[in-house]
Amino acid sequence: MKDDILAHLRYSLGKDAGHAAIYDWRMALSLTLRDRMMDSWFQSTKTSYDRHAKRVYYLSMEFLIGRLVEDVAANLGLVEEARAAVAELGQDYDLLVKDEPDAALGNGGLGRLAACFMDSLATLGIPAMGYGIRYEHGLFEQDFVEGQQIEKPETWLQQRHAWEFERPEVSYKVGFGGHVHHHEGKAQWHPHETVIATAFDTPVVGWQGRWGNTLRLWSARPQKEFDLASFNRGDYLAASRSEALARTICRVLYPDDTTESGKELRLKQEYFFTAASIKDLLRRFFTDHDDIRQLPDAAAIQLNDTHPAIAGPELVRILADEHGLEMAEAIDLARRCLGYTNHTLLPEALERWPEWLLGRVLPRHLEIIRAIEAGQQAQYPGSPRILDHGNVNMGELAFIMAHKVNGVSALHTDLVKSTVFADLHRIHPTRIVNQTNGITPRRWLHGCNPALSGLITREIGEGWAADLEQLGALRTRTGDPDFLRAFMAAKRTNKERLSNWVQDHCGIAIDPDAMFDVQIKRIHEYKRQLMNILETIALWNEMHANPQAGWTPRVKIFGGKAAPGYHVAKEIIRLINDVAAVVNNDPVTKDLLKIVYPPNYNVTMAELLIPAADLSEQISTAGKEASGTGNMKFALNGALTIGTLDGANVEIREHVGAENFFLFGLTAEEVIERRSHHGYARAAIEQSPRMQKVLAQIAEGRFSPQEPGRYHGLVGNLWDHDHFLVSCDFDSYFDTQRRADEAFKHQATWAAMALSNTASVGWFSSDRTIRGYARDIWNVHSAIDGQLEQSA
Ligand code: GFP
Repeated sequence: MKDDILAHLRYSLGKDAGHAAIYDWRMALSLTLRDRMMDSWFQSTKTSYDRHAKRVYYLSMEFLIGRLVEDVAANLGLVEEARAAVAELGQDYDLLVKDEPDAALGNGGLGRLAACFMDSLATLGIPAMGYGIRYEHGLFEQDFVEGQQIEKPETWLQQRHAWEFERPEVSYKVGFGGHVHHHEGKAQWHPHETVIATAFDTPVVGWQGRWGNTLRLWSARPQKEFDLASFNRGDYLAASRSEALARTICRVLYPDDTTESGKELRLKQEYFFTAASIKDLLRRFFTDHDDIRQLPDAAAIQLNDTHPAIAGPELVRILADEHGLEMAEAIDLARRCLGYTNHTLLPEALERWPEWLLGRVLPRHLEIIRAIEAGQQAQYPGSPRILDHGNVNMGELAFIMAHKVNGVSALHTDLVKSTVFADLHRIHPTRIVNQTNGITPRRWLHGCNPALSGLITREIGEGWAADLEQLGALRTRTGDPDFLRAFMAAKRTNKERLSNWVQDHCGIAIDPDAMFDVQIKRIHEYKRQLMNILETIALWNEMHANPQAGWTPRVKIFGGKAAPGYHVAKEIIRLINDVAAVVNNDPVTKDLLKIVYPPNYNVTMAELLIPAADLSEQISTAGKEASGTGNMKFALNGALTIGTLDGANVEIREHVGAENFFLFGLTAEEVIERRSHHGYARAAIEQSPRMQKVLAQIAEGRFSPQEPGRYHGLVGNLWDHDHFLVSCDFDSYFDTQRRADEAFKHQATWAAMALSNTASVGWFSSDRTIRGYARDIWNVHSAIDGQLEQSA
């Protein structure tokens, strides 16, 4: 390996060892590891072709992959060898690992799920391809200035990306706008603008390198480089028009939950990568088939949320307009290929395009959507509308065009059936299925927590990394004091690692003996970071008033970004930072409470925080968090959850046992009931002196003395509206936190509870989730013998 690294340094980077910078060494190491993926990758592709295997095509606007060096090295079993080779070359392996940009082509759970799925698909040997966009700028970089979030462009592609291969020959035209020509019952779309989608492939090799799939990300380039005639006339703007369109399409990842802005561009992004992906999978299909009617036997196309929902009409367009199928048959055939995953019930997050806009950008698709709608209404009169009040409802479109629709946790799936898609569910009672989310144990235990995974491997062998339910064997160790001590020693190692990092990066000294209480996720009202900071203030008040009362010292850790257009979320960030500035400087509570909010939360930061957490905050308003996946990562790494009965918390609690989970708050049903009472928030606050005091302090400017009115809006909203019921759950949250305090004082019992979590969440492996999709939705098989037989 040492020789290979040197060879790459010389021949791929053009440097000799004496002049190489860290970047060069990291690239040389990455390319060396990439070389070692090739045999498995080629062999897997060849096997898929030889066997005419059915493939999964996972279409996702987001792949939140993070760094890859260690991931690849671990999957190939090469970490020790790589570390040694790098050391022999006089370099620090950990520094090289840290030099890699964190590829943030996603916002949060949805994108990270797609990345975990890619790992599991490869580990299980399921022939699959992930399709997405090669954004030039991933999710913005977050900074805090005077406590406020500011956004800076992210620049992962300013350097060469070590893992990808450009495929200039894999290029397709994607059109926009123009008109549709109808002649003798045939339709032909003549787009007005065209860009070229070019593929960039990243190999994804699963555990122990037995199988390799591809993540194919599309980049846009202009059809004509530039218009030389216009250029020569001096009209430089016109000369580069097509170039500008192409560049904007894959320029930035859109943040979630932004409203109006850039709608047209987002629609174009969605169509761009969906159309290219479908062209690509059809080209592959026709290499060994000649009858398009066999497509459902060869391709399972999964829509990760509605973002690629235009795949339905696009596939119908190709089948009808290009292959001459009757419209009804085209619709039916497309449906047999498509599955749709719903990730949210929040109405504002369900995509809707103005009909005029969709018609302008994709005129033929609008006609096809009308045909789909007409077919549905003819067969099921009164069915919910795709086209409604001048909008195109992408959720309804995705549902109607998919043969299976899935929710991402048991509770969420029930709510999908009873709320957003209740009417469609009545019409199609077998279409909705549940596939509870999962996480890859390779990254989220083996990779990020060497201390704990080493201990587990010494205890039960290393089979758990590919069969996470083997962790169940650890349940018998919850009564073994020696093992519990070792378990807590691993936690302590991780807490020390984090404490050092916090000291270096935030300048805050935290005590590894304190309880590390962590909430990391997108900042959103429904996720209720606000409730967490209010509880922190209440705790601080009481600690400050009575510092000798035997408190459990706490470090409250926050991480997460707010969508740039989401004003309230940004106010919550500012409030957390303002409160931190006051609390962290209080000499009375200095050994009892600290608040840490490092900016720019990302996958890499999660890998540091999760192994060090004692308490995992999963406190969303019941019925709002579709699943959560952070909740699974924390439990796997031996943190206890404080949480509501929401999303996958419900199933986590069932697995780990109610006695090992701090439950509080209203249930989803109670939330609905409570909302029907006028003035529920005011009533709840009036019954809680503790909360009243906290709100009064904020409103009086206790945490913003330079601008006392800064949070009037935020506080007023809690009294008068409080759509997410912070007021109603506050007291029960506070009390449950004190139960957690008490439990933490008894470290031996705490250790047993924490171990019960680790030992009991093997079911939440994304391998299990993917087995479920393979069986219930895709009807695909593993190309590695025996991989799908395990329980799904
Ligand atoms: C969304 C949902 C989560 C869910 C993920 C993956 O993620 O509840 O776990 O998708 O299905 F909200 P976030 O973007 O909110 O993290």
